[in-house]
Amino acid sequence: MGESRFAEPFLRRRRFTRTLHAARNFDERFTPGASADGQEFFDMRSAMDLRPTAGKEMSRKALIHSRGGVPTEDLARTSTFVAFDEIDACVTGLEQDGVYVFRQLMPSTMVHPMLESALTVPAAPRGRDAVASPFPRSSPTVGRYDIDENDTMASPQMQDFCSDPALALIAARYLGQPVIQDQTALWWTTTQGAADASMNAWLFHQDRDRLSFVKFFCYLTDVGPENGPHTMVRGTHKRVPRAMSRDGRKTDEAVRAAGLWDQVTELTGPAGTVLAVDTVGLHKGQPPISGDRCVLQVEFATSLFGAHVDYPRFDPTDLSRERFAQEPQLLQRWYRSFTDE
Ligand SMILES: O=C(O)CCC(=O)C(=O)O
Repeated sequence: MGESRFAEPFLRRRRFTRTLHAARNFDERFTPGASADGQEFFDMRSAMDLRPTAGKEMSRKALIHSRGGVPTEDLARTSTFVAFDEIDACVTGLEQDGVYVFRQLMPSTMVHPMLESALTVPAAPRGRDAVASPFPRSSPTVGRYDIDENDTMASPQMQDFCSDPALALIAARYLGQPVIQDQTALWWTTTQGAADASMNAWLFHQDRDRLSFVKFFCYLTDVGPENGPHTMVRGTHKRVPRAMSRDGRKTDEAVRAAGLWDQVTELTGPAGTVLAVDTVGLHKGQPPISGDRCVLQVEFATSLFGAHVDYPRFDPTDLSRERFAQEPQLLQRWYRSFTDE
């Protein structure tokens, strides 16, 4: 026991160096379809136990010839969702607190068709080996239903949000490197499934998706305190007490005991609310007490190194075609939707 207490920090530092080399090799040799292997994934996550900023440090040191993109300001001005004058405020909010709530709501003309799509496409009940079918809104049986990326992208408005150049510019400025849109997610949470709190991400945790990344969430339903708001601990994207630095789920009691409760922030807002969150900090969803909650999320990362990469296949809109042509690096995961491959 005593031995491992001293050995672990040493091992994590070794994994930090190993991850640096692995990430550099990965980016130099990258071909579409590549993913980090299991050992690299383990090393990266373990090294990120050192401190919340370890992944960003590794990214800056390793990724010398970036494979990502940075949209121009002119492109960012074409955003459907983000007012150009909120870009700097968002970057500052992320830097200071690890969170920013956009003042501008997504227009209801966008939210309504997105919600309609989230109600129509197949949704998989988490933890059940069942065929995905449209979200059973009046009689859910589990706490979380996840929608596949191909089905998410069936919505033209979701394609627009997930390729938004202003969001990508914020990500690149905040992370200090070019970025790649590396992941999207769309899910419902319900009043069912309190026993599955860990599986439904209803306990505090720190994401270690890749070395350096940031997420944008959009609420597609009204989210009040009763509807399971996204909840994060301000400032923990930069610093966490040693007792909280290890990977894994943490209870509210543990967060209280670490003296962090004053920093806990519930993010409520009407449908159309857009949030930027550095989920390297402690965060969780909450189980809805009434109603349900639908969230769309897009993530930008500095590299595809670190974890499995999906390459969605969907029917691109004219806007998506234009954006793919303008930012092929940033949207490189989309290539299968533009070729016969
Ligand atoms: O549902 C939420 O608000 C948080 C979800 C989350 O943290 C996760 O899926 O890892």
